[in-house]
Amino acid sequence: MAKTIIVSNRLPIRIEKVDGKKVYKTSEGGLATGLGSIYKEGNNIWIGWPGISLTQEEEEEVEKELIDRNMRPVFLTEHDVEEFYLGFSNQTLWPAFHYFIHHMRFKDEEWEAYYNANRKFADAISKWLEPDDIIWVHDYQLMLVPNMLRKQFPNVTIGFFQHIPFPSYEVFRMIPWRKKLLNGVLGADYIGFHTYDDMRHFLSSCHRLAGYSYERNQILVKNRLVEADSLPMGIDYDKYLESATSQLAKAKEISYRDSLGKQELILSMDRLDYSKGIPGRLKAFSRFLEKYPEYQGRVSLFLIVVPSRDQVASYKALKEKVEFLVGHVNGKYGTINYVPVHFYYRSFPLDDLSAFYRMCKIAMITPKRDGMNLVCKEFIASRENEDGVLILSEMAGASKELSDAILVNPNDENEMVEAIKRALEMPLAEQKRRMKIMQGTVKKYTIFQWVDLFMNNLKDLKERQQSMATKRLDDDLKASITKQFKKAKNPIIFLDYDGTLMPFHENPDECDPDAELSQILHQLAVKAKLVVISGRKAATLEEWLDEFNIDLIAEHGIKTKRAGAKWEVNGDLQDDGWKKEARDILEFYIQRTPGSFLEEKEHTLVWHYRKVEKGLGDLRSSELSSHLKHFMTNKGLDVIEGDHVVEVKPSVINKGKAAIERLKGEKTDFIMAFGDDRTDEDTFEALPKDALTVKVGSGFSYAKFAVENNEEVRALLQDFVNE
Ligand code: GDG
Repeated sequence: MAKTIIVSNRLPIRIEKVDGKKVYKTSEGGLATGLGSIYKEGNNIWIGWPGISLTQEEEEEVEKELIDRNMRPVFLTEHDVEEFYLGFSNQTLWPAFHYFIHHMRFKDEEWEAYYNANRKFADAISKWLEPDDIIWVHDYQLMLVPNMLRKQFPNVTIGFFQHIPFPSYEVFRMIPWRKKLLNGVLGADYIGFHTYDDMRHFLSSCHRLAGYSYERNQILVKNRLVEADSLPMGIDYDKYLESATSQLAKAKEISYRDSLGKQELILSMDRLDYSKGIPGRLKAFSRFLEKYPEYQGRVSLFLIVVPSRDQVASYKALKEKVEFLVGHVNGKYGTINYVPVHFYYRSFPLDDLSAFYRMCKIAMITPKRDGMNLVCKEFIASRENEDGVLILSEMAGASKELSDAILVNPNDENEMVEAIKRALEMPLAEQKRRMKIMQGTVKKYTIFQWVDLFMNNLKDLKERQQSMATKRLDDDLKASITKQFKKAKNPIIFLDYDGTLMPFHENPDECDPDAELSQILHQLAVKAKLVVISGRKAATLEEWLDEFNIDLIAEHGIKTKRAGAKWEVNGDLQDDGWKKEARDILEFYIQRTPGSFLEEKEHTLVWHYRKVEKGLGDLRSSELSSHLKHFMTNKGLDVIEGDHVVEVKPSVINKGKAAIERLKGEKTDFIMAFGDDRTDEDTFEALPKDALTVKVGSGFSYAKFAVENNEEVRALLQDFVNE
């Protein structure tokens, strides 16, 4: 039976040595909990590093011992850990992805170690992989694994989820191995990020650095449809609520409260990391006590820092900085009865965390950058009485879902100072109103729902890939389709124009039908309803094709003209106010790109670059597309990259919608459509299932069949009219 293989750098278990003996410690992390519902089932497995370097004999033992727990270990040497994990992963990728560019370092030997370690993971997966298995790879340590597997197993199903942010192209492009990293991830079919912005940044890097164009969130990678998506991760809500309402957590809260005194507590809990903004939080708290001295003696910061990566120099320095700042605040504002900052550099069991979530009315979570941040969600789930206030950095992925927190810019100390005051003084009713909304959100989007959604989307994408595998139209099929056409009483045929009926021409204005095409159209129009459906201007289509007495759909579906009737606009088009801004952008590119020019249609704008020096045109067109995609977000527009053109059009209408509109009320017994480019895919996708759809050219398509070129299209149409 097909299985699911979860892959992450660390297994959900870690081995430690106590008195020379191996001890297995299970991870209680969010991911392990969420994926527990998968990897513990049937023959599914989790592949990862068990967190320790062992002798060969011990490795063999561990391998056997983990089998029953549905885990398969990947063993890393101390050198791997040093160079791959602490080196490239945590001193190149981590700082780059969190916008700490001054901490980034680029070492060839660490890149090599990263490559080799990824290879070890890929090899381990291949060892256990069987046909139809699904692989789900996690996080930035394993970005090369998807493509390593893709090369070996071209049809395998692979998902990838990035748990940390994906930076803007401007930062990502600084990494010397950027293209290899992107291609590595693009080996996956479905790629998840916590936020829409991470996804957008990834797509833009794929476009600008690796040359892949994308439509919405889809990229065609060597004819394989790849989809990026925004899928915020949640927590096991009930687990945190149950733990926080347990007798043990309540008892601990009471005993801690007794020792701490009566101060209001602000919780701060993070792993030791410069991305978490711990010094900034301490400074803001210190400023708060200075600016509002009436709060001295009344409020304490409960600061938990969980040890992490402290062999790395920048982390060591951070620890010293935090210790210095804690000492400074306590020295300045502390009294015999008052400790301003309670500082713990250690981790705690869950019962303790739950007691902390209970006893601190305010949680102050102000990372400089965070992929998601689960601590704030756990705090929300633990607030049994629906009171409490969350101060949250707008740089954490979670801020996109939790707009009822007090959102702050972690670089704005004044704003953080005021946020502390606001939180302390927030009326109970207001606290409850906000907390209830946030609890509703966190309860709805749990880790289990996230896992289900990811797996379903991955499977769905694989099905769509399969349905896009087109079949060459051979002679037998052509004969059978011709027979069907001849039998049909009311056939309708949708025909794209350029590239489908006509070959591409140096000069796009000289593409009126030649004698052969004219003859075919004249004869065919008698036997079938013909609809030419093109991106061209209405006036051009009318000038070239009106004589055939056929239907015309222009500007990618925006306007339709029934044979003998007048032009009509399809869809509910908003005003064309967007055109001015878009035109300014296009003009900017025209100035910088000799030979390019603007074509203005009634409802779309087109930038042409077929006369531009080769290379420069491609470069500028990809820059322009990214630029347009960025500026057109939320404006209801599509950017289409066609043959030497970049076009902006309203997204409310496309060829597919126009074709369906044309079919309304039509009692037809034969529907066929021909097209060659991206915009024709909308037609193929939209038409009824029994329609015969034909893609002209190679590549994946929603069409059922494929032919090589426009000559083959004409030959088939000629067969239709031959007696
Ligand atoms: C990545 C991304 C993203 C913390 N201290 C203790 C403890 N914890 C638990 C928390 C929470 C988890 O660790 C930390 O979760 P985060 O979300 O903050 O961050 P990471 O897991 O480090 O990292 C992050 C996440 O992946 C998920 O995609 O949100 O942005 O960086 O569950 O409760 N648990 C215990 N004792 C502690 O002292 N038991």
